[in-house]
Amino acid sequence: MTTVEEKAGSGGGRVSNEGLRGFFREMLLIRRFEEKVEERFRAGELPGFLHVAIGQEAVASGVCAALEREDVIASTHRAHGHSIAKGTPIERIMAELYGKTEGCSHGYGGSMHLYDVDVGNLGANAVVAGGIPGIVGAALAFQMRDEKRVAVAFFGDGATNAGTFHESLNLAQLWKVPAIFVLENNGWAESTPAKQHLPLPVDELGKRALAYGMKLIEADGQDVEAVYLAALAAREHALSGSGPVLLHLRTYRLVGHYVGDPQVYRDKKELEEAKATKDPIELLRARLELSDDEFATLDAEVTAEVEASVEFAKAGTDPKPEDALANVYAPVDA
Ligand SMILES: Cc1ncc(C[n+]2csc(CCOP(=O)(O)OP(=O)(O)O)c2C)c(N)n1
Ligand SMILES: [Mg+2]
Repeated sequence: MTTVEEKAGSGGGRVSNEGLRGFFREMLLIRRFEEKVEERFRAGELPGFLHVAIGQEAVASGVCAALEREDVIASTHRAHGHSIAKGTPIERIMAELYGKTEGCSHGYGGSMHLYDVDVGNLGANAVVAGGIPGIVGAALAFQMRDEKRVAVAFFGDGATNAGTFHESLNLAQLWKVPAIFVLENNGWAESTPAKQHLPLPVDELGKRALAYGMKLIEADGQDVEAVYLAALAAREHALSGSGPVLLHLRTYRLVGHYVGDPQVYRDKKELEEAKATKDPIELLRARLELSDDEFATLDAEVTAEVEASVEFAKAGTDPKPEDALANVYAPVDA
């Protein structure tokens, strides 16, 4: 979890060089983690289904750095980065992907059901837009208990077409709860481009906030500093009692929808161009003017952390088959 020593106020200062380096390290950790997970998945070691968020790291890192530990998030099917940035140790996430009891969801969840309530992660959701209503509920609870906490929902452009998105934003604004709705707009819903699922230009999707009279804050989702400052401003607004915020971050998915996606629907030239010009890690590396040696040192550090997480996960405990129905509250023999 990146902590930025001096948290700037809304519309306030920029992040120090040290702070940006912290962001760089965390984004690189997320990238190397997801690359390793993809490799182990392709090797057949991980059960389930896998989505990575390569290209979207600045959203996870920038937003979560603006939050306090007691703030809560709900994530999506693309949850590794959000979970790492909110503070779950990577070995507990890796163990979850290996289905081990040491995993953050005790091996019951896998990639699309990463939970860690201790650090405020109320869970990933395989159901598109599934996390949004619960975040309104969490924010309502904070409001009723007079607690200075915010509840944050991550979701994609595709999710803004779901009924629960609209119902949630409507009620959240009506009740003025301290929620932040983070629209992680990568312009795709699986293989469907935004122009085939949105009635307005992809870059204007933030306008959906206007339908609810909700505060809209927008930032370049590839620039972690811009994301962080925008998220700080969103948090401040949400806590002011003026109501929730739609935080619209335009980002790029530099890989397929799922691991193994042949991406036959995607213009190869456009994708290559995005990889060359939109990678948030490369953009920050250039801005920080990191030397090759400095980069190699950092890279070796995070790669070793990721390797250690795989060792931890492989040495973990398999759940007992007889515990399959533990924590199931519905009657099973009715
Ligand atoms: C309710 C529901 N409908 C459909 C799906 C299948 N599905 C999984 S991901 C996805 C696309 C979601 O697009 P978006 O919200 O933009 O997120 P992204 O994948 O781009 O991160 C769909 C349709 C699902 N999981 N849940
Ligand atoms: Mg999308």
